[in-house]
Amino acid sequence: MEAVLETLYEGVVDGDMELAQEKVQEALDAGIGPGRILNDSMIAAMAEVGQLFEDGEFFVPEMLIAARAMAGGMAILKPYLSEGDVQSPGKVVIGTVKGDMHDIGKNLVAMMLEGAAFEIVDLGTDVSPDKFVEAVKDSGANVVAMSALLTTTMTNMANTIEALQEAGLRDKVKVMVGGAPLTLDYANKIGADGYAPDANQAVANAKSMLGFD
Ligand code: B12
Repeated sequence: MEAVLETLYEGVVDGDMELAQEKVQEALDAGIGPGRILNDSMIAAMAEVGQLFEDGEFFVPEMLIAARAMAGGMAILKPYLSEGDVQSPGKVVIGTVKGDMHDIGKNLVAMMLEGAAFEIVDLGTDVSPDKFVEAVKDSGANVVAMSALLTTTMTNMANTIEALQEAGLRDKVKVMVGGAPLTLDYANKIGADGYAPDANQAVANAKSMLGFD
């Protein structure tokens, strides 16, 4: 891996936002593709942070500052993730489910969808089933995208699908789910229309669910 991507990786793990932002720009200036910068360096760094937490070497504050450095780097990268002038394939209501504060993956998915010309209604984190329902009603979105990073909160995806059903909206929207603990099996089990393991595939899925291939 290029030295700049290695330093960026360390910057994210150490929670050094300034260094992370500087290195993202340096990598872009060196002609390294935004997808490689994200996947090979920044997302890999967050996986390492998770491992360090699991091993008892990192605690919540370290995870938080790493997340801040990651978000800072993502802000620099965002304009480079756009596909340019294309017709909007649809409107997506996106959020992290109730009880869950993790938003890096959700933000990445939102960014990539926005880059692919989707209109985005971002509800943030800790989003209750009712809030999802309300946002679909208000915005007329045709996709609901839910993120969960905790095994204890992913059950709220099923609750949200149920709430959409009860509100008579289930056949008006496609539901896409994702997040580290999710699997295709689980997505099928709760009656979601799509699952993707990463932000790139989330875009491909959203397009194909709406008939744009
Ligand atoms: C950063 C982090 C935090 C930060 C979050 C900051 C923020 N603003 O997001 C903070 C410090 C707040 C945090 C808190 C906690 N965390 Co935490 N956290 C992480 C960590 C290290 C990284 C997550 C991350 O950002 N990854 C990088 C992104 C890019 O990846 P991603 O989220 O998976 O998203 C990708 C895909 O999943 C997918 N995707 C994501 N969403 C969606 C949505 C759709 C629709 C689609 C299609 C795809 C998709 O695309 C994304 C891009 O490729 C993970 C470790 C890990 N391995 O995941 C632990 C981890 C998720 N946390 C964990 C825990 C236990 C906690 C706490 C309970 C700790 C505590 N004791 O307080 C709290 C819970 C707080 C809460 N109520 O939410 C555990 C979860 C264990 C479990 N199985 O449930 C993990 C796995 C760490 C571990 N190894 O033990 N955490």
